[in-house]
Amino acid sequence: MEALKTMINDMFHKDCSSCTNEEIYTALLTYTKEALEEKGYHNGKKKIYYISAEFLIGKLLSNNLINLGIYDQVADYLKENGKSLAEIEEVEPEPSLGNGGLGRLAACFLDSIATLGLPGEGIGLNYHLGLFKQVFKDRLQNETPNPWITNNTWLTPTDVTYTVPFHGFELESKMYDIAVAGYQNKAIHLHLFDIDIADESMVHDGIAFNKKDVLHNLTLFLYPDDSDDDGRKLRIYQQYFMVSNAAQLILDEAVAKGCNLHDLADYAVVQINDTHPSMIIPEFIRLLTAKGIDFEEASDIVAKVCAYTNHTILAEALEKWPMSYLEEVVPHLVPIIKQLDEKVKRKYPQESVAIIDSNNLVHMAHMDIHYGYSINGVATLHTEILKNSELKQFYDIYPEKFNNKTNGITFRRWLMYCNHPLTELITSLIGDGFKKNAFELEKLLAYKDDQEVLNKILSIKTDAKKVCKDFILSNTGVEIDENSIFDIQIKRLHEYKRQQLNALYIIYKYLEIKGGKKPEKPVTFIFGAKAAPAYVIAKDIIHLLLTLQDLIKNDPDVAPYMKVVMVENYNVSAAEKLIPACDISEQISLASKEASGTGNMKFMLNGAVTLGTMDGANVEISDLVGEDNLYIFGQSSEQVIQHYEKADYNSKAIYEGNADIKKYVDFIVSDQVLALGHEENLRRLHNELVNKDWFMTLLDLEDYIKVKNQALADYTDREKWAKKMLVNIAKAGFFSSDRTIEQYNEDIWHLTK
Ligand code: BZD
Repeated sequence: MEALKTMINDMFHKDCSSCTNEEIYTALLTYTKEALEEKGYHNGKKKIYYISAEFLIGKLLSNNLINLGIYDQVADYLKENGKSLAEIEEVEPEPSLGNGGLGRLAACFLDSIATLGLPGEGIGLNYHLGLFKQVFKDRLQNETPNPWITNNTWLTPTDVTYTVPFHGFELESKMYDIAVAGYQNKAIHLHLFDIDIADESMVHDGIAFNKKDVLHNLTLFLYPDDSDDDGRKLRIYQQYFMVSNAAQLILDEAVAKGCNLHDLADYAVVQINDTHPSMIIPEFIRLLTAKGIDFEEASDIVAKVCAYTNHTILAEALEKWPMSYLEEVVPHLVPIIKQLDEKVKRKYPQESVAIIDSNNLVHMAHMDIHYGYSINGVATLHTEILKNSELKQFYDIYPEKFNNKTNGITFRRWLMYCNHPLTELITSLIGDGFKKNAFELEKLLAYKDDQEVLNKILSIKTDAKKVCKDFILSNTGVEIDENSIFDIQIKRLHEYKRQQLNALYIIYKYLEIKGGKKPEKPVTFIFGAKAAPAYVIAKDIIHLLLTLQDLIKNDPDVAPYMKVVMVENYNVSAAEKLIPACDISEQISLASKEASGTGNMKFMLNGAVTLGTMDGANVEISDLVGEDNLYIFGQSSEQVIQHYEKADYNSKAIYEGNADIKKYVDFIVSDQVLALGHEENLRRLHNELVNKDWFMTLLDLEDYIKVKNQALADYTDREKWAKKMLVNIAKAGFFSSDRTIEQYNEDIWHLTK
């Protein structure tokens, strides 16, 4: 630690013990950046370029220290000087470059690519004001900008700049880099493109701004509101800016290594993360043809370079851009897209696989599938649904392109960093081989009947709940009981994820307690979720949760037995506090709708027991841990798909035919709730559940109540519960993103280490 000591002295002319946390953070940032540079970056002839609109990377200091292998030394050195690394971490702003699972997956993948020693880079955009910062006011979600770039940032400006052409103007880019350290290995780069002239001052009244002023607003926000034409066009501007920079960079790097462009596939593989980067296909073709390669060959080259990952089966989330928008924003891509479409139509005239449909909509995923060589889903069930229903028309044509890559998470962040005590216990029992080979966690099964180990697992959980309690108190002002059961649902707010189902359980429980039936053990229902600013019903669900939170808090008959708390501005840092503390992990999406989920994996790894539907990766969790070690309820994906096909789901019939369900749903618009909440929001939500309920909440409600009650009852047998925890931890190894990335490399990328 001599070097750090000297650095602190040189920078601030005093020793560590007299520095502020801000000063120490600044020194640590420089120190760590230098250490990363010294280690160097993975390189190789062929590289993976992971292109993504989001990278939800979280705070970086501690993770970098862990991956550099100096976390303990730094923590000890600071302690000797009367400082706490945990407090210094508080100084670091969390980058706001992501939204949900797709962005967090991209971040985990960068960690694993670096850890496995694969040559690779992430490519995205540098959003100055992030997604948005969520603020609760009057029990409603408000959005404000989330400026996260300070003078002390992990971003390193580079000299790399490109010209990106749009209709009528050009934009000069500037590339910033963030180093992503591999665990006990070299680093890779995350490249974030930006413009110099972004103008944050144009934002007013929350997150409103002039959407037409692309010259100045291009890199202000991730996912700008797309509820109007200008918002949708702005997304196209952003996407094209991202992929044009990416394509130029990739070609430059390849050529510098000796590529003659015809052999581009020997130098580069591009993973298209959902459809946001899909325009890289016509952009590559544009650049290659400009260099003299004919169109046919250019499209063949690109088809050997690009691979596409699908993260959703929600039809509305598959991007389809009106041709008129593309003509307005990127007219130079239009003839290329038309030619690609004609080529497809000559061979496959059916409308269902067209790139440009009869309404002149451009289907980005269709372009990816025709002109990429691999398409993968993100969990076994998800990939099967893609093959057998959502994308069946493509599977029939290109069966060989389809493959599954079940998602994973980096254990460095989601165990070693966020849960030191559990990591230490595991290490003391089975050594530290699991840090490099997560499957070794299975060795823990030998301790399944070891009372002492089970007690330690329980006490680690209680300690994590105390830490979480402090976090929740500072985040929300609500004091929770660490001896209650922590039931946690944290994820984006979406009707298919069914936070509303959980809310209806809470209502059921509230009424039961009011009726005199007290639970054996108090329960704390914890939520964290941002709703897309224009997603009205999602915001209504947040309003219901916040209203229930206060209703219950203020009711002395009920408050001792249950509590609801919604964390404000849920993000990676919050997840790191909540996940280790969780007892029951809520994974309750409508079967067939959650592509995979990755929170489910993080919870399991930290000893929470899943309460979920047979959806996404829950199915694989269930196969791994067995039915004694998780709680499954609800309709199967086959049943749900049947309901959609037959269009026979009728929520009104369930509501009218079941007095209990009617009672819970009507409670949303009862006098007590209306006395606290807003009538418009609550009535709209009530109406949605009764008359539409597209994600079949009412269909699964009875079973959910029954199975959740069983889980809560089982919790009271502490020994039995601790065994379930241990089995979950032991079986989590499969969900390491190192395994996922090995599979991507083996089946899709074919890189040499
Ligand atoms: O991707 C998520 C899925 O919902 C999860 O099931 C899955 O685990 C993860 C990772 O594969 N998808 C997203 O997060 N998608 C988006 O956030 C998104 C945002 C804008 C437009 C379309 C999708």
